[in-house]
Amino acid sequence: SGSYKNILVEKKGDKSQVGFVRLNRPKALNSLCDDLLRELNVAFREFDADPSVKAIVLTGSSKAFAAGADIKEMQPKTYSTVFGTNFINDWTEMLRIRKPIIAAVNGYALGGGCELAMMCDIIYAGDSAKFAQPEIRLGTIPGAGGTQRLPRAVGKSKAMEMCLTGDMITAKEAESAGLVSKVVPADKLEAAALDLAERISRMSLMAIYAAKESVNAAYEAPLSQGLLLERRLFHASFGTRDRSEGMSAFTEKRAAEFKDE
Ligand code: CO8
Repeated sequence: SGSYKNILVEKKGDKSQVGFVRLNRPKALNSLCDDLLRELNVAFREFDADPSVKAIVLTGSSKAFAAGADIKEMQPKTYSTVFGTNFINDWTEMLRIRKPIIAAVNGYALGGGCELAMMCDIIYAGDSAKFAQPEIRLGTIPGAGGTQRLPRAVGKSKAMEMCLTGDMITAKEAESAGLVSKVVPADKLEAAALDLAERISRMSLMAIYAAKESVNAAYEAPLSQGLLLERRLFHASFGTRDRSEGMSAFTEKRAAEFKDE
């Protein structure tokens, strides 16, 4: 697992409880070739299975989070190749990761790069980040959620405009539209994302899993089913040791000691 070619993987945080992945294909502005995606899925799965890790940060370089799918790799593909191999179906593997993934976006998040960020759970951006779905300029359309997640994040009008023109939006615009939850100076971005991951990591992993699953249901399920899932997961938390500890600690006016049980 230490022998990745397109990503750098380490553990960070005061207790090494944050899985940290950096896209590292600088020659191609971190464009997302098949190999890179394969490696990313392996790294995410290992962190998801590692009991010491509680949250994951995904970042790129100061110039590019990711400039999209690898256009040079895609250029020769035919319809029967992409349909026959169900091209980019691998991408959906990261949706099965149960630990929170924070995208820390500096520079370009374009096409598949913007879609990759939107498949994460939280997006923080550096102040010079740029987001776009430029596929239309290549004669195609987004293929990994751009036409679906972007409207849910920024509303139909802005998403439609972005998908029809390929125009970039700035970090500030992305924040006011609701695509990203925080903008910080570019050189402070990794520290801010790591701080967020550490703060999340202080919670019970049981509650972290339940919260992520429940919030995600807001995107997938009708309101009544989402509310029912939420209620049941809330009830289920009463079966955990950490819920009992959390409420005891509050009444005893002390800090809770969660054990992820
Ligand atoms: N694919 C392959 N190579 C790329 C890509 C890319 N997406 N982006 C940049 N590169 C390469 C360039 O070709 C160049 O290589 P070389 O030095 O060999 O010529 C190198 O990275 C540096 O790029 P530039 O010289 O272009 O750098 P600039 O600073 O001049 O420009 C830009 C930066 C504006 C980001 C420019 O590179 C650009 O427009 N890139 C393409 C952006 C784009 O169209 N992205 C969308 C791709 S399509 C897509 O993502 C479809 C998603 C479908 C689902 C997901 C599938 C995986």
